[in-house]
Amino acid sequence: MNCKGCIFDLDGVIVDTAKYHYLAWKRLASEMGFDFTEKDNERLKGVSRMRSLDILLEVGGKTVPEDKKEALAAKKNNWYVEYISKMDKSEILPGVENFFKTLKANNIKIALGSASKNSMLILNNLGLTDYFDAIIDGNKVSKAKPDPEVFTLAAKEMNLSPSECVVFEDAQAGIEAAKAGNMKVIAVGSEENLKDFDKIIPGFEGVGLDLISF
Ligand code: B16
Ligand code: MG
Repeated sequence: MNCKGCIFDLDGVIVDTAKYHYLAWKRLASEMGFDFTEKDNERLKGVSRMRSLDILLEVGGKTVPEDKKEALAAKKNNWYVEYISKMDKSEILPGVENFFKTLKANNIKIALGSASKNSMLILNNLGLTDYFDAIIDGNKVSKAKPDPEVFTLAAKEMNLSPSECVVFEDAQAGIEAAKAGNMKVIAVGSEENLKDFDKIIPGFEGVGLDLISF
């Protein structure tokens, strides 16, 4: 396989936004009168905002009418945006920007494939936006991972076929989405929590071009 494009998930791959999602969801939970732990937060990784709210309400044993859910999600998002507005370049995960430079130097395209609707704010704050040939995020897709839509759209916008793309993912639903889209997938994380990937790395430190040769 000749890799011509790399598609990166955002949270857990390029940056650890999960800690800010956690702070904001925990704040909402405490306002609603229940506790939300870091372990509970693991269930929200890679999951869409509205599905995350449903999981949070399930954890708290709360039932909320459908028409009240948007307001709760918006409240959490306002807090989350407040936190991520303070992010800067220092929060890029180790080795990521160097790997981007290696890819660019070798004419390999870079795309984002994220569920987040706040991806532009995050990439701009990290100073990474200019590396991307395509940015597909929660504002552009109608089907959440494990549906492959986010990754197939990213390949399309790079003018590449899925078989020419490699996906980097930290969440099992994302790994499944990449496989469903007929793409190679490199998991970022630990073998204890992830399966069905083509390769796995703990992070991007010391990573070179040989990683994407299959
Ligand atoms: P937002 P990813 C995901 O990012 C997060 O992992 C997940 O926790 C979050 O709920 C989702 O984005 C939506 O984010 O509320 O900012 O639209 O891993 O797909 O980059
Ligand atoms: Mg992720």
